[in-house]
Amino acid sequence: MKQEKRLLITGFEPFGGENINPSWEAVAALPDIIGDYKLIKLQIPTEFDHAACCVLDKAVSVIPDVILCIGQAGGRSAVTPEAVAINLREASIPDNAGNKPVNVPVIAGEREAYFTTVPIRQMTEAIRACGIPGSLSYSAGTFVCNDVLYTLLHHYYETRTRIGFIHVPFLPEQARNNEPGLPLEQIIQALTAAITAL
Ligand code: PCA
Repeated sequence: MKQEKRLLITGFEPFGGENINPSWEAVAALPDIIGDYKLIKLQIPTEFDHAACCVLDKAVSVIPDVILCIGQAGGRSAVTPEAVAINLREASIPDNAGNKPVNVPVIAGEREAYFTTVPIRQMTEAIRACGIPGSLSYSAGTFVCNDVLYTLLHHYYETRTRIGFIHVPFLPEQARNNEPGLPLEQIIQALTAAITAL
């Protein structure tokens, strides 16, 4: 029998005055098994440092083959696998613990950036093949999502555990002032397709 692989998949708590975060709504709605992967789901706080610690703590017991974090990127119109994380915290709004770091490293003294270690081009293609807007992103920003991604890529550097991140648009009910929104069903479908391409 084929060995089942483990995917630790996370979504964030709402932040920045929103009362919903599509990343967690979509993760919570995913099936428990997709392709070869058993999904272990975790909601994480939108807080610098603390969010990454929650993922690393959970990973100790899960021993995942892949960790895939999902985050909200209001203003984006496509589902966007991330290519890179940078060693910079620079917040324009406070996180959910009131932290608003400016121009400080995620991990002092460490390298400037890491590339993600999942097949982002295949994942993007799989999303587009469903007829859902998908594109590669070359910046995960400098807020909590980038913080988590950089920390995980640093922690698992040159190990067998692969690390990825996907930013998703606002839900239609969050989108104001002509901002783009994507229905939850389509976000769920896009994530399922991306996981199938892992
Ligand atoms: N998006 C934020 C943090 C939490 C989330 O869902 C970000 O892009 O950094």
